[in-house]
Amino acid sequence: MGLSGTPTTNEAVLGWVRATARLTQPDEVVWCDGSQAEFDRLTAQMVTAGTLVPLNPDLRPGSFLARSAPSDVARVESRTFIASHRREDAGPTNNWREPEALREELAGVFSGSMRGRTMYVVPFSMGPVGGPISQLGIQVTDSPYVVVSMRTMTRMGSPALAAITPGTPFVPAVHSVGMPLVDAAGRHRDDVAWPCNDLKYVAHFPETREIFSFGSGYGGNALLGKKCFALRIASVMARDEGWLAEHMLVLKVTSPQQRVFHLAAAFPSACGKTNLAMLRPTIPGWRVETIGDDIAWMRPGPDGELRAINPEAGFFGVAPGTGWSSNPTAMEMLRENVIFTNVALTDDGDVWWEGMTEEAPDHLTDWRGRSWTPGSGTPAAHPNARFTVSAAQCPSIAEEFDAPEGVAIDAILFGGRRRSNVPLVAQAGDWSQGVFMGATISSERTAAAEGTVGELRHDPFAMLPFAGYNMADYFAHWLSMRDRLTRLPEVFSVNWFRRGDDGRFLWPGFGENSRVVEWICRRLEGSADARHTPVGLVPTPSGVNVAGLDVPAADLAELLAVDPTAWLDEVGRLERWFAQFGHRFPAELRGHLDLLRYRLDPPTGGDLAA
Ligand code: GTP
Ligand code: SPV
Ligand code: MN
Repeated sequence: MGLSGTPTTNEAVLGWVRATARLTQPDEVVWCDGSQAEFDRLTAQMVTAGTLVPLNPDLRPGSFLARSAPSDVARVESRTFIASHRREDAGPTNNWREPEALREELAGVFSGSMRGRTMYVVPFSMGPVGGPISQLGIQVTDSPYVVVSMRTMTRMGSPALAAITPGTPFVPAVHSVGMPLVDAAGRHRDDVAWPCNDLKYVAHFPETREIFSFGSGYGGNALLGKKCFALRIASVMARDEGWLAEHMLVLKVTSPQQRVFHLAAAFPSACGKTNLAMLRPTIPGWRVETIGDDIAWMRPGPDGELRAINPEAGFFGVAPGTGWSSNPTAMEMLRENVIFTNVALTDDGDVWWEGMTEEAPDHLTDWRGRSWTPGSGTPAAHPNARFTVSAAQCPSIAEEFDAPEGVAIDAILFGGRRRSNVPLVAQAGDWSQGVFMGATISSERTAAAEGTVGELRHDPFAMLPFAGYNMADYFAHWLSMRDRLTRLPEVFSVNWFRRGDDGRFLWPGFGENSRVVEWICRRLEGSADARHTPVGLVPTPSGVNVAGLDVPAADLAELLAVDPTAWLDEVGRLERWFAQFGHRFPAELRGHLDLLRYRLDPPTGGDLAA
């Protein structure tokens, strides 16, 4: 295939694009420039093809609805592979594949996989183009839906390609939906609205920094700048180069005294990052601005502080549960220029999902395109339905969002969805205990990945599906960061999801989480009271500002309680889970586990318990 008139002369890029086209055999190759004209052309083409439904321009200007195949609605962790040369380097929590064997398998499935389709070449930068924390990539894809999504989610187009000069490293990422329109015998088939393949691969070669994704068009499986590059590949770069690539939101908090704090927070998928990133404080005088809602790249800066950027340019957020009461900022952000996927369609051409309004409309078209009424007994929107929208459209976006050098992180929060045990907030005594807090996160499963919703699973640092190398080495890398920084962030654990015996949430959450943010910032200033517990420093009952809040004192006490019996069970669970890492598990974290058990169950009678 000739590539005349290509917008680059970089042989490394051209050679790779040529080789990929030779393998996948598309009808044509199109180089994407990221322009509005390109976006308009592709969306018009997808409307004709039935992939996108244009929404009512009066109600939702510039917006579209996509309905995926019902088999392609979330990340596929069981088909996500880490192909490092040694199995131990992928570790027991990743699906390891021998690189050469996987390469051969991939060559088989990608062979002719784009026949009858267009191969788009999508250059992109994670972080501002040319920034000191940023990285470059190129994704080739046969999905126009992926192209327009990458334009929103990354700095995509000509400036990124221009930055990839000869010798400049870039991460090559090959993506195919895996449904060629012409078979090997030359027979044509009709396209479908959401092409995909039941056979899926989300494959990473961490040592050569390469990504291959086959068979899915959805989210993190297909927008390869996100989980594949910015977390799995970047976590390996970060280990090698002394920085951190994390599943974290980043926000800027301004206190009533005009003091500014930057917080980063890791929660597992669909556990409240977007909500916290767009927090609208309910307490007077506090202001929260958004820097990122899903991924943080953090590097020691020249001043020895931990400097963070959000490498993404947009938000791929969970729609269900997003409403005027839970996240008004997001609702304003979603007024126009949005691609919605797997939400419901209203009869007047707008969108709806569970939790958007208190009452469902009388009639909808559900995410599968079927007629729906409140009596249907199934959700109208898929629980992992998402919106794709530019960060620039977020009313709470901070001016530092685009700052190439990032912001200095003052505190790191770890959280999960826990109906019991984990208190509303606790502060680690030091970095070491903070790393232990990150390593010991468990969370109830959500619809963001395949699996049983509600089931408790260990999800250290909210990175279980995203660490591109051995999780035990990852823990050790986190411990080692204290030697690279002159000012270490304080570390906290939070849990908005604790429930009473009757099953209701004890904490109102959402905007009221600003009260926990306040306590954290006051701790950073040294002005809030705390008491020691086995799991860290917890607010005294009067420590959390509950003025104007309707939380009974008994509930607050329960939110802050640490139950030794339940926690001893937790320690046992952790110990069994950590055992899989063998000798690679850092001794320092084992020490924290022993210390926690000792504090929960001190030997009686002896003065050791004092
Ligand atoms: P990913 O994009 O998958 O990484 O997820 P995320 O962590 O950004 O999740 P998001 O903020 O979109 O949260 C999704 C779900 O969490 C929704 O169902 C929300 O209603 C719920 N949620 C968020 N914050 C709170 C809270 O403070 N309390 C309660 N009870 N639910 C919350
Ligand atoms: C997550 O699952 O953590 C997401 C959505 O942010 S996806 O991009 O599909 O991974
Ligand atoms: Mn995420």
